[in-house]
Amino acid sequence: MQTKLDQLQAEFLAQLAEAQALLNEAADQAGKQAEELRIAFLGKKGRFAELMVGLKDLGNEEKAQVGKGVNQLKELVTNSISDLSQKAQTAIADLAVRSQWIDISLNPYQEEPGSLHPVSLMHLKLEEIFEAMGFTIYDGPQVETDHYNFEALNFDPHHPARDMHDTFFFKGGRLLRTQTSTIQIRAMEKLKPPFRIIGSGKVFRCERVDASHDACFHQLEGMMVDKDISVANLKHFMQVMLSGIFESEVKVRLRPGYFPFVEPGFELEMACLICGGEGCAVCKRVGWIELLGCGMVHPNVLRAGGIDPEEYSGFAFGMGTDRLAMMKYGISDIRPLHSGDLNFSRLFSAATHYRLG
Ligand code: FA5
Repeated sequence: MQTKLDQLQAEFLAQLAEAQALLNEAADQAGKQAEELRIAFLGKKGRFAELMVGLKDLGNEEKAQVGKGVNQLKELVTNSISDLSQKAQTAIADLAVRSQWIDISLNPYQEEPGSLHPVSLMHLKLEEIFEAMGFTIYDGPQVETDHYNFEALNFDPHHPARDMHDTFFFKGGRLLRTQTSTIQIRAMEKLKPPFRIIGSGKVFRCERVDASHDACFHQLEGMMVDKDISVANLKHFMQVMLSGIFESEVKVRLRPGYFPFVEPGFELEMACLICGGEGCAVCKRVGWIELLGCGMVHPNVLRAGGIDPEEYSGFAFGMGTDRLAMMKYGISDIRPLHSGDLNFSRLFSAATHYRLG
């Protein structure tokens, strides 16, 4: 019986050593083996239970002696298994802490570098070009009066050209400006000639929206007043502006155009870069896209601005900067430009990175 006890002890110690060896590398496995050892040795049908069966056949004296040995071994087994199981649990917890370490000093918000909208990029570039040519930047409000949007720009109260601007009116007569030409008038109120100004921003028209028309879009206005200004000066500044934007030769044409505040008036069109002049939805299949209206400032407008048209002359232009951005960046529809869709804007973040300052 003693021999059996010794064998059992040796067997247990060997299996215990195997399980302990797993503690460092595979603590969960060590934990499992601790439980298996408990069932195999201490369980109802385990090795100790087997041993107890043989014990009952022994004489009293031997029973007492062997029983003592059994109890001692059982205590050793119980304590060793419990120790192994505890160490396995601690090792599992340590591993979890190490692998799931959270660095609370890190910024939880993923930082995504911002980028400028293609139309903002276009405005910045245009401002850079015109400032280099001596133009200063002027501003004006989006909510305007009839005076600045129409009357001072030579639109009589019943002038048919008012219908060309489908205007959003507020109760009380104010309106959302339909053109940045309002800025010309505001500049003339403050400046004495000679001067060169540009001004840009949102304009609003109750338009039928399509690939090249939106109800809210952007314009950049320019005006130059000095002695002896002619159409030749206008053409020169338009050419410098376009080659600054496109950094290559672009095909443009001037067509007569009617605006009550200029005489003569023109529309400047460029060969559509979306289709290469073949015709598409953006250029309405004609191969040319209208970029801006321009002309020589009407004497009535100069006069209303306190400038003597006998002494001074000037040119003005108003450009659709969404369309210009579309041509520059190959955008075939104006609508996504104003949709607020970040995926669309992200397309430009790398390609059009523009450093400020
Ligand atoms: C004007 O708004 C005049 N104020 C321009 C001007 C200024 C003429 C100074 C003479 C002197 P027009 O309505 O054509 O003109 O608009 C100018 C440009 O804005 C167009 O050439 C076009 O590029 C752009 N544009 C016009 N309507 C829309 C629209 N609905 N959506 C997007 N762009 C538009």
